[in-house]
Amino acid sequence: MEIIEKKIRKDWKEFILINNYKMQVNILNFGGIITKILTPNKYGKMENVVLGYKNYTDYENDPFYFGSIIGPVAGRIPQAKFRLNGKSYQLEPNEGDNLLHSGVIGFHNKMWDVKKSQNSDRVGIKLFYTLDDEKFPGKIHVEVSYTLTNNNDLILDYNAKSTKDTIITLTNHTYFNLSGNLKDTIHNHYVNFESDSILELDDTLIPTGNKLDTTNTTFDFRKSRKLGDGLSNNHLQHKLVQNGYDHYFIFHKKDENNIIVREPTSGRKLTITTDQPGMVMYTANTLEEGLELTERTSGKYLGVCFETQASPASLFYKDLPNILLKKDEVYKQKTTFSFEIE
Ligand code: FUC
Repeated sequence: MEIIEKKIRKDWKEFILINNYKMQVNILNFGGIITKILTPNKYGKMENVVLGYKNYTDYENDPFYFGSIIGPVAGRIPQAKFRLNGKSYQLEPNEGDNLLHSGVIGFHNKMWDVKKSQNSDRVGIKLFYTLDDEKFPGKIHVEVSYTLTNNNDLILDYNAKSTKDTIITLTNHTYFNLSGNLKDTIHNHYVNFESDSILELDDTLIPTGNKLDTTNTTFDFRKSRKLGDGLSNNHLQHKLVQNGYDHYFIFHKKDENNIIVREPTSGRKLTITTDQPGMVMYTANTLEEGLELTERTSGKYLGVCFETQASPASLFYKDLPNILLKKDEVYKQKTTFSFEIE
């Protein structure tokens, strides 16, 4: 087990976690961005399974949020406005009139403090950041730890506390591509998880408040389904997001859920285990063409994000996974990414 610390530019550092089987995870102190994950394919060849930029400067103000920590509120808030305890909060919109991934106060663009940790069977870093912005309720202290084990698990643990009642739902925005070194798009990734409903979106990608039953649609992943099925399907909800998935899926269980992702050619299997009540699955429908990535140039459907989180739509509609955090209470979320071959 090993941690390598590399100076990138100015105060940017990259922390490289390596386990005894040469699985490797690279993380920046800027945005907590995962820039690379090396895992073996079925022949034992180590390859990168995430999207990363060739040039580190491209991570600054990245409209695609590659690999970063998203918060304090992941997802979209209509009109960048919400009410809490009878008070109105107006944030700075960054997508038309709406707010995506918290905009300028977002954690994806912040320098985080870092502490390293290591013992015989795991290696990791913990990132620290305190949000203190008059436009947002409370001073919020956040800690995110990244741990790599000798079982090829990458564990993301989030913790937060606020000095006032506030809203929070954190996630990570890594784009996975299990083909290895971006050999292929994600059409041939098979995905399986327990959910029978999504939040319906309007044409600005804001939830309408309706839950759609996914039975007999390309949004039903209770049986393993190829992502390609939904990328070229005529369902209005696929069309609205520029053909693909960009929806919040509500999980069956409240405590622990698994998302299983398989890519048969490489033999890679990724199991994501989370304590979150749902996730946004985003298939890079709007990813720009021609950006210089680590192994090739970017294109539509080159990666898939599994953004495990609660839903900001709960601010406006009842009975949705809520994002309220009471003063001095502890926010926790844990999502593990386990890599295997088969
Ligand atoms: C996701 C999506 C958005 C957006 C962004 C880059 O989280 O929900 O639609 O395009 O990523």
